[in-house]
Amino acid sequence: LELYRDLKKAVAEGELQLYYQPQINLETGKAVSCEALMRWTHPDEGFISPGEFIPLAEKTGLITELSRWALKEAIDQCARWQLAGHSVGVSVNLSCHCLTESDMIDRIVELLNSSGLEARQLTVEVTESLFMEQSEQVIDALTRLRETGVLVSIDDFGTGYSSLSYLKKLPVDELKIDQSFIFPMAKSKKDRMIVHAIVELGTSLGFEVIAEGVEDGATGKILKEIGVHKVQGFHYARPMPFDDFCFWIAADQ
Ligand code: G
Ligand code: G
Ligand code: MN
Ligand code: NA
Repeated sequence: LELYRDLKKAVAEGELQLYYQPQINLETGKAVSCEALMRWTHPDEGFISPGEFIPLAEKTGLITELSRWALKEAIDQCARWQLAGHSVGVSVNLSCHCLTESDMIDRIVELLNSSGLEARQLTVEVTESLFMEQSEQVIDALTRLRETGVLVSIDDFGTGYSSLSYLKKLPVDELKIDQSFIFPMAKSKKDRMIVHAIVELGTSLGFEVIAEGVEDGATGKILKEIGVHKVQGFHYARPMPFDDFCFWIAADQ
């Protein structure tokens, strides 16, 4: 309850920050995008993990305000590094609660317009499990979002539903393979085969395929051989604050 009271004030008090983790195109070896990840520095408790406060925000409805803040911050900051000459997009995590808010899409279009950021530089990440809960409403919202030019990625792909039939009707651009398949890959043939199957499936359906949680070079090499398009993970770079990220991409280009 106390955490809720504090989180409620966090946006206004300026305690939230976005960190950016590069997403690297395996063909060129350069960053093409990044994932925006929320960080909260509590005035007394210090750093609190999003693994702790995001579920609380989702349960209490605060997630809408947090997401609005994150979208504005990510779009504005991405527009800034684009203006500095870096053609690097940004992915923002959105819970389905927020996605289906009636004004969310108008809001996104407005933020894009006022920042000057091209719609296709923004990707919205939605977890696979959320698709299944409110599929009608979510599919409708994602369809409208994609009509504006914004890209859609299915986060944690492979952990949600075993049924693949919904893949053919989902309005998405990208599959993001869950970390749990990537961590053991270098040592586990089964995980390599699962990742391989996801890449075949995703590619043949016309989706971009990204792997997250790449922690070593051996795994990166295997992913490239398998045909994954993009990678994200500690092996390439950790999530970093805006200023550090701008230095990082300047050095990368
Ligand atoms: O960055 P980290 O690994 O600590 O993130 C932990 C979890 O919090 C991840 O599941 C991530 O998707 C989620 N998360 C981080 N930032 C955001 C955000 O801005 N919005 C939402 N909905 N989830 C986020
Ligand atoms: O759930 P979601 O995929 O949005 O969150 C991604 C989370 O994974 C973030 O919390 C991020 O900090 C974390 N992460 C990113 N790269 C790596 C990695 O290489 N290893 C591990 N263990 N976690 C990672
Ligand atoms: Mn994500
Ligand atoms: Na994920």
